[in-house]
Amino acid sequence: PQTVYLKDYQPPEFLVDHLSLLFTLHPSCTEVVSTARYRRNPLAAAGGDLELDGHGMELVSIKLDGLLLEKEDYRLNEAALGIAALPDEFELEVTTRINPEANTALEGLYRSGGNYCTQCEAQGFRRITYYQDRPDVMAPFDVRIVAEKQSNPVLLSNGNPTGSGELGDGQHWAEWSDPFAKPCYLFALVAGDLACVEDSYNTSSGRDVTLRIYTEVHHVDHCGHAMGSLKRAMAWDEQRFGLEYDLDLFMIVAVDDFNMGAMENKGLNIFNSRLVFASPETATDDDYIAIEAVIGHEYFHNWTGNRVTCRDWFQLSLKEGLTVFRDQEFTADTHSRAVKRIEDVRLLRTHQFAEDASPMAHPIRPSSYMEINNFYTVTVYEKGAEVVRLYQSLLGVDGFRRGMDLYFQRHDGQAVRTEDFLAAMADANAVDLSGMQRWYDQAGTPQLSVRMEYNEQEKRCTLHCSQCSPATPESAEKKPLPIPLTLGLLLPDGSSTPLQLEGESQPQGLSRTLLVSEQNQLFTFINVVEKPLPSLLRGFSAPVELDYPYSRDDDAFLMRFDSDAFNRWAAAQRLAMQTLLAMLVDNNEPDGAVGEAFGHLLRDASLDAALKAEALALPSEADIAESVVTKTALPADPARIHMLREQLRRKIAEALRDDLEACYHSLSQGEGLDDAAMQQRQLKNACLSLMVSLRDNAAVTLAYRQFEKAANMTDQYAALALLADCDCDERLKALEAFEKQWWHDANVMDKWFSVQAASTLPDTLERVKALMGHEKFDLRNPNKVRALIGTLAMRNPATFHAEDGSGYAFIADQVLTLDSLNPQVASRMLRALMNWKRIEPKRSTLMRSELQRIANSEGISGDVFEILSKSLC
Ligand code: BAL
Ligand code: ZN
Repeated sequence: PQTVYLKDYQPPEFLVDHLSLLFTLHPSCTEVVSTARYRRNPLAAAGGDLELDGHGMELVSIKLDGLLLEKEDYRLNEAALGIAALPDEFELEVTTRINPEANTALEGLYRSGGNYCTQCEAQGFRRITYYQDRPDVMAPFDVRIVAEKQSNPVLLSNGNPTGSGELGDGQHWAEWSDPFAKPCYLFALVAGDLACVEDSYNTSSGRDVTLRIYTEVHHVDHCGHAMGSLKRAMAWDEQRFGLEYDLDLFMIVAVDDFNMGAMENKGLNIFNSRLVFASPETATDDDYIAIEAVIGHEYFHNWTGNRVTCRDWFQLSLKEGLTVFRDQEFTADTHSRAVKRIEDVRLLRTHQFAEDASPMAHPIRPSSYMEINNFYTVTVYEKGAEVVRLYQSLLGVDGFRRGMDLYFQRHDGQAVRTEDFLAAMADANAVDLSGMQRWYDQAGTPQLSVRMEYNEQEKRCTLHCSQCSPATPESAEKKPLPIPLTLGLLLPDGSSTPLQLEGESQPQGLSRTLLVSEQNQLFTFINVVEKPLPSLLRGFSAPVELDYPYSRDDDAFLMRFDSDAFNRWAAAQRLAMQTLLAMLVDNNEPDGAVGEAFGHLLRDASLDAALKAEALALPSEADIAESVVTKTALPADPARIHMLREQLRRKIAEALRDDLEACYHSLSQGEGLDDAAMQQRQLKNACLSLMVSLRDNAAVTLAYRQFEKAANMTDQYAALALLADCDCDERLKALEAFEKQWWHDANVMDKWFSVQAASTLPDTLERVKALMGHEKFDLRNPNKVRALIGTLAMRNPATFHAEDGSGYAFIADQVLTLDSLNPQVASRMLRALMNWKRIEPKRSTLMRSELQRIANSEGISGDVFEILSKSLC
């Protein structure tokens, strides 16, 4: 595959004023007639050819202004169709044939559960017809769908329905018109036998919008939460950003076979069914929250992505980082802000920091790629959202809103760049934000070091801040970044001191945000009556690794007294991390201080249940591995990390045994779906998890009892996951009962696959191999692959990193098999092997040789090739 560079961007040769699509659907031979009105782009060099992208289709015919072209009139190869010597304006009709049934890559038009659906982002449209498959070519689309009526009573596309009717031979048709010019990646078509749940929403300006969720008929009763989430999202976007929906109809379709979570096609979102269906019996509380967040995310794309889209795929974070930020804020405004922040930061630290330290490290706006599908990453999404959050931290909520308003005012209907977003934020607030550009251009997790100096006589406290960013593949030299540093200063009695910087006439609150924008910078606070302890990077005010010489006592103090809930959690994580690093490097036994600090937290009546649960969950093994490498300069030994983390969990569990038990039993067994009930379940299950870590019979029996009695999936699943990890009789009993109970529900069965793949028991790999032959497993279904193979690769370091290399060999085998079916999914699985250089030498060699084995295989996809070539260099 070729590398594509941002610097080579050229405007499209032709613009499209209108596109008509006629689909005559057939499972193995669908005909597509696309008729486009082209016009030369005044911004392009004069006289260029029309170059259309196309992949894996049969070209039936091409007509130029009604005249059939002969083979010598155009150039055709595997990836493109070129036509030269064209007039300035013309109509081109292209007829292609495609085979949806044979499409296992799930890009373009394919079959899922006997229905037709599409996925065009990023480059799936080129598998439907020949077109300039790039986001800066925007056109209004009219679509006509013809299909056999009995098996496809429902025919859907973007926009508004404009007609439908019967044809002879059992065929029928429907027409759709989308008045908003859009890039082809937002095109969607769905056809099949689907039931529909309908509701409506009255927008703030008084328009009625019909809302529909389409699904297989037996799932219609499970769409209530998704519908409620959609209405909440619509209301939130009006209230927070003044953004209203713009069509008369908004549709969501749930499908079982989907590479992503969901897709924001204009007016016709297509969702992975696991992110639509929910009932308390089948979905966990986490599922409920995730469904609401993703429904919100896709809906919010209607403005940030669809109305204003990306000029090219390097700008992906323009829509994804911004839309993730918007969905994060939606969840934070709807539920607990602190808990949402903690969960997002945990995700960032576990996955994005690791990506930033990997051979695939890239800035949120990459400057090159081979396969764009490989750049739908935690960096582009989650770090991208953090960068958007920086604007809000720097400009305030109102200033950020002013920037958003100007962004839409300037760019509605356009395909733009991240620079345009930055300019709107700066211009709307009349500030210079040019330094922000570096956050788009530089990869790697910046380190922010802070040292404090206190002058007792003068009552002055000085913070010395310095920043540096590690070398990453795109560049070794890094410039300083604007880093908002939110902080407070805690006095020895736990109170917060008013924050008055030198030169200020009065204090400016008890918590405030400083801007660190130089390599080295000093901030001096005056009138600080006693030596304080700084509470730094409150709310994780920037995506950096903080370095401050906190002692374990300091962390225990912050865990008790910090007024910032997020930083109480951060202190707990740091205390656990410090303890673990001491165990790893110096072979220290964990002392009682950790248990004591966690005990205070657990008993603190002023703290939310969910915050306690978050604190009790230690840093992930990936996060610990990252800290080992960056803080000790040693390679990570995944087996030792796993063993010592478990040891620390048991130490805490032993110290808090009575508290945990009391807390577990005190929490209501309520079944509600309100935040309080969810938070109580979260804490209850965190307590149970620690209790079971001791592997005593009473705890295991308690888990089994919870499994048997549970009336909701949260409790049932939490208990099942714990039992699946225990070498006990209850394990098989629970697994068998769960399998029998949920045999009929594909999404719940994924949980069953996943808990077994996550088990750290020694027979897990053999079990996973056996489960691949299970009647409900299907290598063509991405959810199944992620549940079984993905869990083993990404969420079970103990098994994946088995000393004999068996985990690596298994994943490599799966990558090779999957690559011929679905390269996107194969390339995701392959990433598990990517960080071999940071692992201890014996395993590192084994990982590398599996990468090499894949590289030596014939016919690997571009997706897999890119990861391999970056990993092996
Ligand atoms: N645009 C791809 C799916 C999503 O991020 O919404
Ligand atoms: Zn998105």
